[in-house]
Amino acid sequence: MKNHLYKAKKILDKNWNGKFTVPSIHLYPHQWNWDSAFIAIGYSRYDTDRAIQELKSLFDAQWKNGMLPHIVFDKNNLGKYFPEPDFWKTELSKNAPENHLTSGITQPPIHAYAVLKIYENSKDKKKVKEFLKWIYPKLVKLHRYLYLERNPDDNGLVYIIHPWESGMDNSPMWDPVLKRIDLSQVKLPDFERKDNRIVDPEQRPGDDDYKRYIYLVDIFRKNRYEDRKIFHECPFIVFDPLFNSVLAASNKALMKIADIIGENCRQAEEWYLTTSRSMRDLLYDNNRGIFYAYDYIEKKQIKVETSAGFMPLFGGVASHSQALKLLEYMNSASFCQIHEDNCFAIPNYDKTKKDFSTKNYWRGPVWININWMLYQGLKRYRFKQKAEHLEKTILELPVRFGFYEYFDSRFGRGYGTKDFSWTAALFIDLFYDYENSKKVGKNIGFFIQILRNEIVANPDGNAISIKSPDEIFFEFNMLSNLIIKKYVKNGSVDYRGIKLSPEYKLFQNIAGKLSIFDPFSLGENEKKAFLINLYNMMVIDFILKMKVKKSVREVDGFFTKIKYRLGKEKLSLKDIEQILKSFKEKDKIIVSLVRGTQSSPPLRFVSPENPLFDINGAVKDFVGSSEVLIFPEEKTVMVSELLKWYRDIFNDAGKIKQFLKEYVSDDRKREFLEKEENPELLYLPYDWYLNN
Ligand code: 2M8
Repeated sequence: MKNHLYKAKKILDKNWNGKFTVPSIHLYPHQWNWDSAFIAIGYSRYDTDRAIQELKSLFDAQWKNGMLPHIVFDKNNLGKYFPEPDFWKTELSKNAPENHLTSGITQPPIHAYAVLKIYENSKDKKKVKEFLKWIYPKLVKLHRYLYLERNPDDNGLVYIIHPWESGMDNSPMWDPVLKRIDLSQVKLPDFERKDNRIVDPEQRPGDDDYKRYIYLVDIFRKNRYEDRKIFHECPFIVFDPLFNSVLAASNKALMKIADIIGENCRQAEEWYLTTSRSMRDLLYDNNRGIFYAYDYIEKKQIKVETSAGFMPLFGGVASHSQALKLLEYMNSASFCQIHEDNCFAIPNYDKTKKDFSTKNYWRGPVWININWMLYQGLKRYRFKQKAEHLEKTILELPVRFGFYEYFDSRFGRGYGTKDFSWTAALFIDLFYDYENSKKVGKNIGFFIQILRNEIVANPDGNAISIKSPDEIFFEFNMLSNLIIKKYVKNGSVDYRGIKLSPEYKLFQNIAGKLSIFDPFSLGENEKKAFLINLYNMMVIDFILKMKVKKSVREVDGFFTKIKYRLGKEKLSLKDIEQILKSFKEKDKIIVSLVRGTQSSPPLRFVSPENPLFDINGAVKDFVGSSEVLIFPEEKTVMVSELLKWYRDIFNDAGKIKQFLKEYVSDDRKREFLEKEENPELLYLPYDWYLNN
């Protein structure tokens, strides 16, 4: 993948014109508003100066009333795009900037969020602080403009006046509103599209949509871009869940920026609270489990389900119960379920709808910026498994198919323009994220506690009377199952919750009785399940007893020196692993063990009745996670370093191929594993961070 990081940076270099980065040289040869914010996030990983310059150029063209235009035109590059300044005629407005040519509308205000990222990712904080001081008043001015001019009910819901302002131009969400615009009696200004000469028209918005886009711009021009007048005349006045979620996220970022430079952040906090409260109240639909856009003219929700409806996760707007419903709907056949065949991240529109299109622009394909925001949102709400899955697919798409503008939601193929800047930039961001998390995990190399002598972690439990082996077995299973059910959510273990729980107290008592229990008297299935559950529960118990904070690597001897008395023996985790390796499914078992790390599969209880079912489930989760990356086009398989440690089981690429084949859900990948004799095998670093 390093090779692709290089390619991504090259794309940004190619699209950089010395002042800013165009989204694409051919299709979009000027500066775009939210594109530049995403691009700056990419730069912030390796070139702070460029990241800063990118946003400085954009904010130099901010309007006098605070509005940040959706396009800043490159005067040296006119004539290649439509509509350009001659059509927008923004000189009609008293607010347009003097030294820049711009459009007259805006885009989702993700800039404060991007600015904070630049600061967080920078090495020279002092220098970036100067930039924060420069841009902070401009960010406030932008938000204030939105809350003053676009907030008609004073409830924090900000409206947009054009589909281009949503960034999701021809999203099906806008159909009901655009359809109401009757153009039969309207004399439209002359115009000529350029986009569909560069890109296959099948992948672009239709002419009917374009006519309406132009009709709306004409209204703005006629009203000299005066918001109050436009509000009364424009047929498109909509509360967009994406726009408002992005605004909420940026308000949060603004609070942090204010804090860093010693400004008062009360206003941003108030904005954040009112917008999120109103979104929860007015845009959410509990039956469907999604947020809808709101048609201000008809005063009703627009019941069209798109990825914008999940953006309240990004904004930190959704309540806990709303977030769970969003996850449920997002992780379904309507969008993209983990392990679903032919699923390439979250498409832009519900796949089950009649008019869903895998290739038309914002009507169904997969977009990297949207998925990147959803990934951030899933992380924010700690939906670990889904977040990981998404991270992996976002990284995979450009590697497999190229740095395209958008991707086919069924076959992954790239559409729109090639060498697209935000695809490259956000790939870079995720790549660094991914590498860093692994590196940081690795770097927990220093041991805080070095155990010289063995520790017995299950001293005799005198607190309860002697129990029969059957009772011990029953209670051990019951309590392990209960603890996992109650304190493991989406693969994350709530160690603190377990520590304080009555179940853990009871579990320790029963663990204290294991010295009178002989697991070897159990039947084959029961023994297998018991030893796996014991391993996983011992890991939890050791983490709590040794007061592990970030990683089990804080304790030298975690796997070898801490032991449980079991029957007549004292066994460490390593010893139990050794016994487990005697089962014929040893490959699956080794992968399914939960070592208290981020690289482990989500913890689950293994049922003694049918252990293989749960073991297979864990392996499937492992193969579906970012621990396994398969690139058929590059004939490469990347797997967790874990498999390298168990060379006795996973001795070569052939064995690993064989193993993965059974669990891969994507047809192309399976086919590749079946056919390819010699795939290149690379190992991914193991993430030692705690799975909490
Ligand atoms: C697309 O929008 C422009 C108009 O603004 C267009 O189609 O000509 C959208 O994907 C938008 O979100 C994006 O900012 C812009 C430039 O990448 O292209």
